[in-house]
Amino acid sequence: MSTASQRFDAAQTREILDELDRNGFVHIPGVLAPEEVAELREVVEPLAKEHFDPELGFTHALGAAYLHPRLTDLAVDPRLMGVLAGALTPNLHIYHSHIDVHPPEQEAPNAWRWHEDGGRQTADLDYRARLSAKLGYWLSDCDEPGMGNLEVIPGSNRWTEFLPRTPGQTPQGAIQVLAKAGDVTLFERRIWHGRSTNLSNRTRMVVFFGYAPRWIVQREFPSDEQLDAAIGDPLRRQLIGAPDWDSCHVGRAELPLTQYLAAA
Ligand SMILES: O=C(O)CCC(=O)C(=O)O
Repeated sequence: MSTASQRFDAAQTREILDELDRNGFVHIPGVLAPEEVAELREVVEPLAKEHFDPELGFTHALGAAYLHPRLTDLAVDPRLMGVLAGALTPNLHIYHSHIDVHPPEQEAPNAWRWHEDGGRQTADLDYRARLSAKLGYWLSDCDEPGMGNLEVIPGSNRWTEFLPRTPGQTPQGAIQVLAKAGDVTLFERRIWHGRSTNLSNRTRMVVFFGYAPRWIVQREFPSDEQLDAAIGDPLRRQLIGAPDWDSCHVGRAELPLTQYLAAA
């Protein structure tokens, strides 16, 4: 499957965006072909070993988009760019990314992994705004509860209150997302989410790419070599955060992502 062949048309994009508005997340099956999953696993497995944290017992490797050229390609993959532009703005860049690889682990009775994304953003603003969204690319099956699934509270993106902290208890309305390798879960910053404990006998593997308007500073950056290598590819330059266009005063029509979506 070529990366350009599986773009979502206008009606599908609208449907995904409506669901995102309603629920704060959308699970999209079968975005990656099995051969792409296999190829990505070959890239991610050694990175997961290299970045494994023995104290935590798992890998949470930041800056995934810049850890390997194949991951940069995935972060700028055009398939879901129309959806991201609709969810955020075409004036977007990759602002944060991570590889998460969780081997089987012990029951964690007092775990509390629930959070909204963006750290201080809600507190600093005094209210909740979408501000960013992530794509989680599943590279292993996680198709039963308790396998290290992404957990979400559907609709919590529209809450005005914080989720009360109740370690050891599953918040009301929480669900575990069931995913097959090759699926993508799109979720926005405000949804309350976390991760289930991986009580299965299989390692779960996901790569998350976070996107935000270009006026929100990136949390990880490409190297100068990676920026130089993208010369001649304005869309990639925009997405990896090259300072080629003013972040606040740029006209939408000047942006490579706007131009790409108009031409596609
Ligand atoms: O690893 C997971 O499933 C949860 C990821 C997460 O919490 C995040 O990306 O903010």
